[in-house]
Amino acid sequence: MTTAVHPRTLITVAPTGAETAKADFPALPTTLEELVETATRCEAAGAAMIHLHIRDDEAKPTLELARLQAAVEAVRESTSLIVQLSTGGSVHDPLDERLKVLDAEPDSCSLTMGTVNFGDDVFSNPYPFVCELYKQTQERAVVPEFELFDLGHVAALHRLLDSFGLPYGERVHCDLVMGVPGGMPGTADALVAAVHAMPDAVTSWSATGIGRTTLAVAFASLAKGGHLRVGMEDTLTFARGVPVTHNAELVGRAADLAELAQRPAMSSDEARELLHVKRR
Ligand code: KMH
Ligand code: ZN
Repeated sequence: MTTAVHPRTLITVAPTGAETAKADFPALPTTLEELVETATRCEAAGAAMIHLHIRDDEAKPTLELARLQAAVEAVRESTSLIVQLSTGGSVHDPLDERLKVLDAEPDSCSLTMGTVNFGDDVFSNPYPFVCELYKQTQERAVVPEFELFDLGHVAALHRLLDSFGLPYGERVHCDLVMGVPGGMPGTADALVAAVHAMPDAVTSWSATGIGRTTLAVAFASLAKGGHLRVGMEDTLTFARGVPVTHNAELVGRAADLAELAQRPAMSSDEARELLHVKRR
């Protein structure tokens, strides 16, 4: 990974995820209205991209196409954020349904580079599935964000790019997802190891630390020239004993850190230039 440090910081917000129950955390945005309100406030706070998981009327995770399409459309109408749909879904989602997420025509999609233990569950990403999803992103002009939960996922990214070439847009953007119980720890040491192992073709990368690793990972990412992902998918407490009440709090803090690092938050136009997403 040889890229020069970008003068600005891409902040991605992951507002919902598939793991937290609305009943346990009522501040989690799960309805379309809540997602749009969240997207709007997070954009104002400094986010340039949103990583979306969708919920059904009972606030349970779903990959229903109509809901995915409605969310993509609604966020596009009310913000200029880059819309990234999760193809990871929940640990219970079948692989074929996860492939169909691309039918909703997002700007970007997550693409996890391998299977990983996920708490007491398994987040399954067999290599043939990774290849199939990658080929479909190339055919459908969707920019993938390679999700790296472990060092082995970095090795798999070398293999994928060697076999199938560059993504649509010819930029290679990764996200280190750190501190998942079963994946790499959310530490500066692990981040540095993963960044050093990345293919030379990587043009940008962000990092997120789950739970209480969020700050250590954010500081390490900025120190190494990386970008930031934050949000209630990954972090539900703002500080010890202080629950997050809105995703914009986490985005605002990330923007403050980026400002302190003298790499202020980039706009969504700058992020489009960085990631080469298709104009839709
Ligand atoms: N919900 C996790 C099992 C992604 O969005 O692509 C997977 C996940 C990764 O959140
Ligand atoms: Zn996700």
